Amino acid sequence: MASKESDQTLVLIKPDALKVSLTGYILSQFSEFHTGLRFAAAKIVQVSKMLAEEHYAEHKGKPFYPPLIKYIRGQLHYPTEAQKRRVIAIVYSGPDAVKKVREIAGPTNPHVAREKAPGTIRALGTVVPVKDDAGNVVGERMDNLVHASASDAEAEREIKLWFKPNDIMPYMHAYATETCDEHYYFKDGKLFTTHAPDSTCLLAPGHTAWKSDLEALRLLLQGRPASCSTDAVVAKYLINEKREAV
Ligand code: 3AN
Repeated sequence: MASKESDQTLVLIKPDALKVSLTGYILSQFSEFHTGLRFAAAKIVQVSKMLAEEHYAEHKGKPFYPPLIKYIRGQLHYPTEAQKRRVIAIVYSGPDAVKKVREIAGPTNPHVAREKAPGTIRALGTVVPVKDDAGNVVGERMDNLVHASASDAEAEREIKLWFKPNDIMPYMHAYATETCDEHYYFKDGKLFTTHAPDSTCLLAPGHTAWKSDLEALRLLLQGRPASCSTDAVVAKYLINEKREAV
């Protein structure tokens, strides 16, 4: 795909980076001075189980999936300090955003990053053994400080998962939006168009939503297959909505 001004990518500054105060360093590595990219959006997020599982859906079933979910939720780096569990989610915009950010982030495995791409952010990460209940090492976890979208298609999926259109300046919208003309509520894994007690209102008439989300919601309400799951649409509306149980 030809690079263009509206290319965008998602970066997550993960709990390990926050814990060791690397945020400032990471932001300066990704700065416009170094990358030519500009901020389109940023927010501090308490990562719910639903959001973590949607973000890493492609890794479901792999041995490193359970620790990966705990890691991005901050449960491993802040086991007793739930108030510190958060990530910083950022959308960067500009030509070749995905490629430029991946280059500066470096290879997934911090050991490989130190070997093959010293100077990248992930070269400062760690690889931690994962043990079973008996204490046997069954794999490894990569605490690699930052997430960076792997392709333009993944960037679109991830940006729409972490950000609502009105989290992003309208000038910086890279994906189609649509004005909602119905109420959508969510409770216990189900969608409703009329209010149910204790449900969360996701969208109301007049709200701006990602067009693809509204298309998916309409199909999902009819029990028909859609381009994404209910959770993939709902997770972002629940961001920072309620304090989750530890
Ligand atoms: P990247 O983050 O470089 O795009 P992905 O999307 O393949 O890499 O993996 C997402 C995350 O899952 C990585 N950041 C890493 O923490 C973890 N991960 C990926 N592959 C492995 C693996 N083979 N063993 C342990 N953890 C892994």
